[in-house]
Amino acid sequence: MKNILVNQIGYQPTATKKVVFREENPEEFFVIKIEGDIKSGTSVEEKEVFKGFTGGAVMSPNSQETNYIGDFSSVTDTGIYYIKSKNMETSCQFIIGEKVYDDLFYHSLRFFYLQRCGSELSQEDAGKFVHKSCHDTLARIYGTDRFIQVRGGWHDAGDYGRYIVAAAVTVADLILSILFKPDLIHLSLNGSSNSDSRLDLISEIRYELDWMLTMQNKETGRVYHKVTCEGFPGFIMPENETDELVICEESVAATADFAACMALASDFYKEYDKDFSKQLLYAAKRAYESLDGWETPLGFKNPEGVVTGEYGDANQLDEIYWASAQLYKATGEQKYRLKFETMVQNEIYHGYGWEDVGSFGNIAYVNTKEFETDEKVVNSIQNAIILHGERLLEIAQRDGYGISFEPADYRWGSNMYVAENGNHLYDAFLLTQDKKYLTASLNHLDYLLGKNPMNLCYITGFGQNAPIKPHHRPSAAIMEPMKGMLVGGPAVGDFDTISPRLYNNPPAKCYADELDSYSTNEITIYWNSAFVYLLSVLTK
Ligand code: G3I
Ligand code: 9MR
Ligand code: ZN
Repeated sequence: MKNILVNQIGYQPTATKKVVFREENPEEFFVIKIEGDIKSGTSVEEKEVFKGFTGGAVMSPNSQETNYIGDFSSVTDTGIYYIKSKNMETSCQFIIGEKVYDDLFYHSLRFFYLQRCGSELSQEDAGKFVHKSCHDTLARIYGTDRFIQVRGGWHDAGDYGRYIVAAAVTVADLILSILFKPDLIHLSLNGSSNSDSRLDLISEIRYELDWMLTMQNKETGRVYHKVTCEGFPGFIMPENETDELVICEESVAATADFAACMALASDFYKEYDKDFSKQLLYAAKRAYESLDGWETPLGFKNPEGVVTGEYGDANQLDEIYWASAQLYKATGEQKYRLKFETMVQNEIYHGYGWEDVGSFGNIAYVNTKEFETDEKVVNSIQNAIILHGERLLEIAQRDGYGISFEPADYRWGSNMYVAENGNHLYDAFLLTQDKKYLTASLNHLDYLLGKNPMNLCYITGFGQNAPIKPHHRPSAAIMEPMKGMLVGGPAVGDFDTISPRLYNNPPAKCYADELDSYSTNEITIYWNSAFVYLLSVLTK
């Protein structure tokens, strides 16, 4: 068993570089550089380039391990490395280099193209994930005899549903990623180098937005919660799921998230397509207006007969908070500002996930430059962001792997919360320029990429040890994991047939690389986008 844990993809030259040891304290450790032609094995030479010493013991409640931490940040030369110490199995190999994450960006974003619903993916563009068009029949509005066309968008996850709350945060993450790292728009997601057939992230996000627009009730402005079949299919390709499509009723969470996302996208697409931008803003305003006087204390619940993802959320105030801030930023209209500023007096929300979206609202307001903002409100939001970062930092300092998790944080989709907390820490760094937040944020990236108690790079197809049986129907159908997907990660609870074998493990080890472990080994669009967002801010 490996007891020397590292980021299995690697580190950028100037990044802080940490290694974690467990079981025993090696006291000293060595960074080994591998030179020569490693693939053919000829003239390979290994050189010890650094000798380091571990710090004191850290008792980690998440993994129930005693950890010893080493720092090798001073190793900055481009190359391939591993770490060793006396009596211990060597670490996985990793790279140090400026471009170490290029391939990772490419595959974790190409994933969105491969998740497309409602259009044919050719072999030339999609390789092994070629498939015919899917889910393109009319969809029934639940409980009625009315059918509408809601074709397009991305399949949510390992299943083939399409859900508005999930879509809205995914789009937001991706747009924010581009704002941090504009180079992302030059990637060709279908692999084509021909400028006419090349598919970039700007058109890919638009593919989702076009679908979202179809989910707005044209009479009322409210937004349908989701479109799926009544249940989940077996492990088949998407075009083989041919049951009737059902659209579930409009929800407050979906409508507010939609308004927020459309307002953000309207700002973003102004530069690329003015008419589209206007169309998005119109949709956003209508959705927002339709929220007036609409209260649903329990949030969305699956209606009888429908058992697909619920994305129920009893607290929809943070969604309204985000929509108000984002619409103020897009329009400068006082009613949105008033609503947001009033809400801030009661509570400053945080969250970059499907359920808690407050942080999107915070950064929208704080970054409003086109219209007036209240300095006191800006200050109190900024202070709250720093305080939140401080709280996460404190927790992170108690974990051997340096992540801001307590045992109870190992929920379904824990890896998304790791990425999200990395972003909260980064937000605190942006406001304070204090490196301690940046280092802590980087630990969250390292954790996802292998420096964790499972010694797993949680992105399929990357690192020396990655999930090979993700709960993802196309991957299962062709019997090969699609590359570039972040799996959910350890989750404590009784969720599926694999759970009972896991839930007595330490929380950070409640994970199984098994097809049926959907609570730990599924993938989703909003987990990938959360990861891309973290990677973007850390490498901008
Ligand atoms: O509601 C409680 C809340 O009160 C409590 O504070 C919190 C603390 O653990 O738990 C909350 O419930 C959790 C809920 O998410 C909301 O956070 C559940 O335990 C947890 O099981 C639930 O997990 C969600 C899961 O669906 C089951 O509903 C995941 O976040 C969500 O990502 C996942 O989404 C599924 C879709 O439904 C279908 N498509 C695939 C996708 C990924 O698995
Ligand atoms: O595949 C489904 C996955 O996308 C969901 O997250 C999960 C929980 O809603 O459910 C999965 O489907 C399972 C279903 O709930 C129970 N029967 C087995 C299905 C997995 O093959
Ligand atoms: Zn489909």
